[in-house]
Amino acid sequence: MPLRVDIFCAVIDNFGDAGVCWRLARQLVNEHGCSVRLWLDRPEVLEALVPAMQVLAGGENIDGVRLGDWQQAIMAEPADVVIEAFACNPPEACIARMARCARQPAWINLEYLSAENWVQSSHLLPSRHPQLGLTKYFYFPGFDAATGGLLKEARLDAARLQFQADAGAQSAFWQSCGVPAPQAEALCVSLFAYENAALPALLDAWATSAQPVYCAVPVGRSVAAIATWCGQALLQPGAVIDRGNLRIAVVPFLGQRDYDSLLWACDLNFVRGEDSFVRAQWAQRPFVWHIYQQDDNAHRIKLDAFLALFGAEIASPAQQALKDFWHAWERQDVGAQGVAACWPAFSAQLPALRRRAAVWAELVATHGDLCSRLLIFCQGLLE
Ligand code: TRH
Repeated sequence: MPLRVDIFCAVIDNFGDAGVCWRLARQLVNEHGCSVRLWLDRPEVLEALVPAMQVLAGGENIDGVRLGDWQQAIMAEPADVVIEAFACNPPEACIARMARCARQPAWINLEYLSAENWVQSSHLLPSRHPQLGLTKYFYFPGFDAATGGLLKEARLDAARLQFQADAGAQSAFWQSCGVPAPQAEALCVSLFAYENAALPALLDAWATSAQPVYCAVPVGRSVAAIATWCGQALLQPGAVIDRGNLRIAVVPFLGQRDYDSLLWACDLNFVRGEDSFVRAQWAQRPFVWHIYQQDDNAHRIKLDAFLALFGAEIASPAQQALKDFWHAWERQDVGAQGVAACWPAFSAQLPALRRRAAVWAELVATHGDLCSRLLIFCQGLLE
């Protein structure tokens, strides 16, 4: 009998919560033969990421994952493994049911990703429910062997290499996005970010740069600012705007799989949040992280923790250029140390950063993928 897994996901905002849970659910089914139910409080968020998804009536099966509305979970018998994503607190009735099971489920709180040192000592810590006697384990994703790894499908590298070696697949991809393929001599950039006051300055820098820049922007939170910068009221998917040496191509918000193709097709990827940040790393191309902003600027510590790891073992000019540009983008800086001022040094280091991106991705992958490692841990709890 396949191992049964329940994943609970409450969407805080944007796409990352649902995106991570969906990715994990698919991998548990496709690569480990698990029977997975994904309980979502806002199933409509998933529709953007999963084009095959139609209106949900509960119990639908997509890619082998059973999708259910959060409220219906109350009626369901708990699975062998219960994963709550990002401390989302499953309904009390579900937890009470878990406590009544003859064999208590392996209960996991899948945490947010951070490169900070404290994560290593918190990974796999137990927490006992004060009344019910159930134990929940904190599972922290991470970049090294002392943490829980990152989500990565077994066939991801093979699919990427095949795509990157196939000019026909790439031109079909751009066609499917409804925009022309990048010019051969252009630096091809994808842009996925939160609102950023420094974006117009960056667009100015690209428009006046010596090398042509092709910027593919999926419909989302950057598009309004780009429209203003271009003097347009609205930009729809398929819009192509040329300003100086910059071509902007607005593409639809892509399904999760196609978004990987976009990352693979580009020389530089601007990403944000958590899941796109990880996917950019697997793309083995330079990237810029617009980290999710937290109270008291706690995210800056998180940003620097990652820069310290990723930036290690890069020659100092590239390391400095990386830090300066990422910091400027995070600060939304348009001043003397701002995004436009840092761009020339950063772009000059892209070849070095590309080499580092490849070495980094190989290194992180040696620690094993999150899904497999999480399953091994849960199987140990169930024995
Ligand atoms: O959307 P995000 O900002 O999501 C999150 C949430 O804000 C969450 O609350 C927060 O905790 C977390 O960030 C850190 O960024 P993220 O995580 O990169 O998720 C975006 C998802 O959307 C990811 O799965 C990739 C996917 N995506 C597509 O499928 N198609 C697209 O065209 C694009 C641009 C993204």
